[in-house]
Amino acid sequence: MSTSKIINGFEHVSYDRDTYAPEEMTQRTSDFYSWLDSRRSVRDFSNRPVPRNVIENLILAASTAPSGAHKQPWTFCVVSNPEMKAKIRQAAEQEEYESYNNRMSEEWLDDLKKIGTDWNKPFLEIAPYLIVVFKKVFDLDEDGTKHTNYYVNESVGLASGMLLAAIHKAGLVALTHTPSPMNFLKNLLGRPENERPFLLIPVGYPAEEVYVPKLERKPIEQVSQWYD
Ligand code: IYR
Repeated sequence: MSTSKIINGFEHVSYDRDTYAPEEMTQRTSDFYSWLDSRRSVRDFSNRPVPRNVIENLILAASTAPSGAHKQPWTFCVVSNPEMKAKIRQAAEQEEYESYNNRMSEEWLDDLKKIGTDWNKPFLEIAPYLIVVFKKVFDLDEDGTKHTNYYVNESVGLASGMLLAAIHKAGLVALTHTPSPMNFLKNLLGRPENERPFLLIPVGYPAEEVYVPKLERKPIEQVSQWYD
C-alpha cells in the first residue's frame, strides 16, 4: 500500500516496487534483452484490422515516458481513415522521390542499400494505423499563452522508443519512418502552431511472409565504455 506525504508543499507518494536478488536480476535482464533483440523494423504490413483499444494502450504506454519537467510534450495522432492515409502516402512519396533522386548523398544512398528502401511507401496505405508522433515545442493555453517545454527531442524520443517496445509487446510490427521534410504532416492533419512532426510510425500485423535484412547488432565493447 503506497503512502503519501507533503514534501516542499507538493504531494508525494511512496515508491515501493519489487527489487530482485542478483541472480534473478540477471535472468530478468537477460530475458528482457532477448525479447527486445527480437524486435525488427518491418516494412511489409498486413491490412488485418487491429483493435482500437490496443492502439490506445500503446499510446498510454508511450506516454509513461519521462519528460522534461513532466510536460509530456507529445501528441500521438492516430490515422486509420483511408483517404487521409492515401493523402499522407502521396505527400510522403513526393518528398521521398525528391530525396532519393536529388537530396540524399551518394554515401547515404549507399548506406541504405542493405536495407533496400526506395521512394515507394505502400505501407502508408496498407498498415491499418499510422501513428504520427508530434513534438510540442511549447504548450499553448486556451487563451493562446505560450509555456516553455524542456528537452523536447529527448522526451519525445524516449516516448517513441517506449511506443516501439509496446508495439513489440503486442506482437505487432512498426516502422520508424522519417519522410523528409515532414511538414506536410502538420498541414494535412491540421496540427496547431506549437506542434512539429517527429516520426511517422505505421503499425499493424506483419504481412503473411516477411523478410528483414540480416543485421548484426554491435557487441557490448563497441557500444559501451566502462570507467571502473
Ligand atoms: N527517409 C527515407 C530514407 C531513409 C533514411 C534512413 I537514415 C533510413 O534508415 C531508412 C530510410 C525513407 O524512409 O525511405
